[in-house]
Amino acid sequence: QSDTVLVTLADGVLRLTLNRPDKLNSFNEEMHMALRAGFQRAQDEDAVRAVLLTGTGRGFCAGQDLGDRDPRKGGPVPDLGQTLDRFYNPTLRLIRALEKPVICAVNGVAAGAGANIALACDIVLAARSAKFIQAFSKIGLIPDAGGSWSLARILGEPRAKALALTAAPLPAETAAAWGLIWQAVDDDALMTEAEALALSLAAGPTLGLGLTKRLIQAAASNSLDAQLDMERDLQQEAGRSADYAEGVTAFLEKRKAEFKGK
Ligand code: T3D
Repeated sequence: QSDTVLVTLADGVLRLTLNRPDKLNSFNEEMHMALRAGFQRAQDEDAVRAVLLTGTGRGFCAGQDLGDRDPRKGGPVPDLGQTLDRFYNPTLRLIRALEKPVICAVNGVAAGAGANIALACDIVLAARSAKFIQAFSKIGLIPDAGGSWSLARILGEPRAKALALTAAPLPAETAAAWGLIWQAVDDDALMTEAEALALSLAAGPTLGLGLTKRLIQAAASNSLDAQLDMERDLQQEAGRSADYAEGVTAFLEKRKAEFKGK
């Protein structure tokens, strides 16, 4: 097990904490593999019913560790298409495909691929002091880790282009006002709020929450007709779950539902 990502599982919440604080939690290959293993575990284990992703120290994640890309060290020019395929994209795909809620607590600056991994999560809370930076254009690269997709979809072209072309830091409050993240919260309240949210989702009807995630993600590329059909099919599935029976029973008995996640 690598200490580049701290991993704990308690009360249904798998906490994944990026842990290279001296480098603002930027990605080296070891951290990539550790983070991917964390999300893979979330997919494989029934005991995991929500994921909480955050970082240690004053930053969330500064994207690629540029020390590992130093042209002055000589050697062949790295094939960045290949590094995206091997290291970033599998994790992005895992996060989006995981049918369990992924909460991201952005504790400080989120730059480059670090910003875009946060934006791939389902519910993003950010400390008021945090900033999102599409740092790529400062070093001659293009937005990756799904950023060109999520920025354009969520914000539309004008704001997506301005952020990507200028690399202007976007404060957490503006990100929330623009609908890019769920909420900006006071720095000292961030982890308490993110933990409470993760715990409450982990105690929820996991199967139904997973289907909800799938449905909402499909909406942008579906016609209304296709989406209505999908709602029909997934509601049929949700309606057969033990948690649905428990939810209705608990409502009628005027008590709190005890969901099992199935
Ligand atoms: O390569 C591929 O596989 C393709 C994929 C690319 C994906 C990408 O993410 S490309 C974009 C890479 N990231 C960046 O370009 C961001 C670089 N960092 C910054 O611009 C700034 O550090 C921040 C704006 C994020 C924060 O600024 P500030 O002033 O708060 O902190 P700082 O002093 O710049 O950084 C603190 C330390 O972290 C510093 O180390 P030191 O001087 O104390 O020893 C700095 O060098 C280090 N650090 C920050 N970001 C990175 C980093 N070290 C390596 N790689 C980094 N990305």
